Formats: sequence, structure tokens, C-alpha cells
Amino acid sequence: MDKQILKRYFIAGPQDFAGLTLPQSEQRIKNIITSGITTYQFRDKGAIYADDNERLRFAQTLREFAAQAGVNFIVNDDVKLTKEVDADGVHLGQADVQLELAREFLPQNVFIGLSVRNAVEMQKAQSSQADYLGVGPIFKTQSKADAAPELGLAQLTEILAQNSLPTVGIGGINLENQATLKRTGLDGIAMISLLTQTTDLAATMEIIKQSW
Ligand code: TZP
Ligand code: MG
Repeated sequence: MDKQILKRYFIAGPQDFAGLTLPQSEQRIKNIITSGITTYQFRDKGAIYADDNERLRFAQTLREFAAQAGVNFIVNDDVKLTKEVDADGVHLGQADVQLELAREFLPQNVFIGLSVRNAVEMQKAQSSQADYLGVGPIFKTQSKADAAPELGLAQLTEILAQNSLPTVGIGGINLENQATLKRTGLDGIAMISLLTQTTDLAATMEIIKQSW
């Protein structure tokens, strides 16, 4: 896996656009996909679709849009959907389907990301079949209700010292702290609210691009 694709990693699903309809969320996600990100992770939580078909069509539309924009498309949690939309990768949490099972189920070229929340998980991840890691939350986040305690910069630096896999940082990343993270040895930053809630997407991306 080319770790360059982790640089500007955007995560979102309809739940991240409160009060918007599905078509409106789709348009917002498309705008962000073409704003300068390198990877988009399709992460949807909760029953927001009329049925499974609507969900599949929504994911498929974004997958095709991302491909045309030259942006990598990763599915959160769902290995079946990953296969159905022919995604570039899947991202798994510690409580999701086992990495080994996902590897068996998916085509060889599909890469697998794994969430790491602390030093113990970081240690274990080193001998796993993960292609890349997502480490966090680094700072306090409003976007994940069941998020683990934040690591903070000192602990992040400490656990990155025992890591040799491509890694993206996540959780509470904003315009003030994103540049600092560059010095921790991360390969990229994963963001929800920084991109979904900005009032000036182009200007926000311009600033991010100076570091990442
Ligand atoms: N996993 C750990 S923190 C987080 C996820 C999905 C949410 C990140 O969202 P934000 O808005 O960038 O803090
Ligand atoms: Mg998960």
C-alpha cells in the first residue's frame, strides 16, 4: 500500500450531516471528495436508509465518484459492502470482523485498515495482517459517541515509537492542531468534522495542504 494515500483522509456518512436529506449529504460528500483529499472512508451509522438497496446505491454512487476523482475509497466495518462496491480498502475496528477472516473473504488487492486506541493494541497490530493503522482518538472528538479516552500528543508519540506500519491519526483534528501532528511521525490525518463543518472548504483544504 502506498502510504501517500493516507495524507488527507476524510471520513463521513449521512449521520455527519445533521438535518440534511440523503441527496444533500451525497452532494456535500462529493464536494469534499473533489476538494483535495486523498482518501474517503464511507462510514455510516444508524438506520438512515429506506432499505439495504438504497444504502448500496448510495455507497456505489460515492465509490464511482471517488474513482473518477482519483480518490481512494474505503468502507468502514462492512466487508460485504466492500466487495459489492469493489472498494479499494476496508477499515475495521477492534470489535469488528477479524482481520484474518476479512483477508480471506476479500480480493488480495483490497487493503485493510485497523483502529488502534492504545499501546497494547499498537503492539498487537504490528504482527497483524493490517496494511495500515488508524490511531486515536488523539484529541477530544464530538463525532464518535463511544470513542476511547483521548491519547494526547505525548502518548501518541510514545506509541508511534513502537510502530512500523503506515498510520493515520484521528480524533479532534482541527486547523490549530493539524500542523503539530506532522512532527509525530504520522503519515496522514483522518478528519470528520473539520471538513463536514467548515464554512469555507477551499480555504480549510489550502491550510491542510501546507502540512499534509
Ligand atoms: N474514531 C476515533 S475518533 C473518531 C473516529 C471515527 C471521530 C473523528 O471525528 P472528528 O470530527 O474528526 O473528531
Ligand atoms: Mg468499526
